[in-house]
Amino acid sequence: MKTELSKYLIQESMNHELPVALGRVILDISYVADIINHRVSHLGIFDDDTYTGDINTHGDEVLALDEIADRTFTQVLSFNGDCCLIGSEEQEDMYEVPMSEDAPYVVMIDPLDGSSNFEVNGSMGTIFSVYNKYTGNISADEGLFDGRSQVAAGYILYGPSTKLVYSRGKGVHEFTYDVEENKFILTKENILIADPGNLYSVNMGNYYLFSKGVKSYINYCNQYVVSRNKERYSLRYSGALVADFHTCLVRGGIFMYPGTQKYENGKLRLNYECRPMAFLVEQAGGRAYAGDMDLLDVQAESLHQRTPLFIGVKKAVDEVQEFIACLDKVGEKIEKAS
Ligand code: P6P
Repeated sequence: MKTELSKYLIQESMNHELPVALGRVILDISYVADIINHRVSHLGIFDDDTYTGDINTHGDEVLALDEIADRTFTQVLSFNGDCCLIGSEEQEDMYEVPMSEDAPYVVMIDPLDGSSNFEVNGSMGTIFSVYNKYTGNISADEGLFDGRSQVAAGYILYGPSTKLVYSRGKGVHEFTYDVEENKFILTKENILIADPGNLYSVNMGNYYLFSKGVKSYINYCNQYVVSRNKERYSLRYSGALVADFHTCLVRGGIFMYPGTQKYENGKLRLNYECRPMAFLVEQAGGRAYAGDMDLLDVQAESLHQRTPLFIGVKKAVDEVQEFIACLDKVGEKIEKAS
């Protein structure tokens, strides 16, 4: 018997484990995912695969589909009156949902992460995190919350099949989009990260810009034989966090986006890329580290704040922490590439 997402969430609400309004927020996100999935699968047919000529707040070229995704999430999440604020990668400031200032939920979202992968027909995704305005709120209007006060997080991976992977703090669950039924169907429950796995995922083009500790850990991955199955580590990197994190969740190992000369605090964003993934990986038995503390303990200071990210199997993340602790003095600048 196929369990579709809406029935799954209703059941959880009936068990009084999931607040009804939070269930509606997750469903709203899935409705937009359906729309984006359709457009992603028609890139080149629709004219979504053109750059608008705009530059977003981070200096990136804006794809038409980026704009469509951002606008659609904002419209749909504003409809039911469950969200009071939305923080989007595509918007400079938090969006105040009209006539919903007392609504409980705040959604942080990267509407279309890795969208430049459209050029090579690669995977891309949506990443989201949900907070309750009345808990862990440092300054909701600025998008500042305690990382450990997330009430739900997840991603949609637009790939050969489209998957919605989410947690509300009670395990990680996967739903796969059934094109015939136009519904997300439960396909995996209580996912645990594969351990130990034999993959590492990092942009090796930045290798010489990494710290001594990170470079040494990567060298270790290249030489170390994975004891359990006597395999060497393999490198997998797609340039889309959602795809690379999903690979790590399913096959184990570690994903890294360390600080570099260009991005001293790393490139990835704390609120709508790293924290959601850290929430999920801890629920799946793994670990997320920011280079000097657990990722979920990083203090939010601005909506678009960047952070280094080391995430995956706990043993692997513990190892890279050791390499950094032994070889990089805390606070030492990233050594300039010689
Ligand atoms: P680089 C996509 O632009 C993104 O934000 C993440 O999805 C991805 O992990 C990272 O940037 C890739 O960055 O510098 O390796 O191209």
